[in-house]
Amino acid sequence: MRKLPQPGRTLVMGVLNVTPDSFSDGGDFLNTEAAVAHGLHLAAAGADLVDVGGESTRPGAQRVDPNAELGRVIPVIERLAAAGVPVSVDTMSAEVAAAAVGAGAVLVNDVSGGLADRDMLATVAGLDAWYLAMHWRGHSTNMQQLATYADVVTEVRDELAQRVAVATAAGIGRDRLIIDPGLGFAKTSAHNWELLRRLDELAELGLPILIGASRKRFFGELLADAAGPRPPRERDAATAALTALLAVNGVWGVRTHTVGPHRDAISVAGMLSNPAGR
Ligand code: PMM
Repeated sequence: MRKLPQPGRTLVMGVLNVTPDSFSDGGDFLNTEAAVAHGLHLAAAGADLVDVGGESTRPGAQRVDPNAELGRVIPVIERLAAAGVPVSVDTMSAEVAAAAVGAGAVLVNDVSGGLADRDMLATVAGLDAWYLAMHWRGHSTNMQQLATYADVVTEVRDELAQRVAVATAAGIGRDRLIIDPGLGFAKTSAHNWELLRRLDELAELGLPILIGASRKRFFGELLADAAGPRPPRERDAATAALTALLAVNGVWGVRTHTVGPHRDAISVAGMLSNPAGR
């Protein structure tokens, strides 16, 4: 199986959205040259993986046609992989996943956990790549109406366990699976915080956990002032504070828009939790 980076500490996945409409960097990297340059920049700053996505999942976002998605991500993945950068593909489409792995991606990051495209799990089973299953209840157009839970942590854990069972039954071994609670996807800010407080209950599933908290709305609300919620690009310090705490707790990886501050936060966490290892 194709190798994933194993840095011996919490891994940093840098976000590269090749989209016109993502919530914090939409439109910045829509052309291939700008996207490749930013991917190389993320890698040079210390990203262990660069996550290339061509479909925005912000609340209310419209679906994108698979051909448009292919046209956005494949040239970027080819160029980054050729430059030796480990790449993941952020997609819900089996067709895009297969093409991306063909172009050199080592991980399929599926925010729908195999629910959006009925061919996804069987397709990934036949690919030489890892699979990340995120907790998801529905497309961005209506996901906020699906944020109803009696106990968010047990329900997210049980629904993820179900996705893992379906993925392994389709032929994706547990040795190439990663899970993610999907902060902000059919979750309110209160749900996100509760999931972060009780991550040990998700760890009971026995699989590596990735957290995508970077610049999300719950930080905007936490840090709001008289002018309103803190804007996305001013949420990086809060995100890095969370990264340090997640690293102390042994989280496998974080998905972030900037890289350097997160690598620094992980180094600090390493000194507190495992001084001999740094
Ligand atoms: N969040 C977004 C997109 N992809 N993938 C994973 N695995 N986990 C996430 O939390 C996640 C994701 C939305 O954020 P973006 O617009 O910054 O990419």
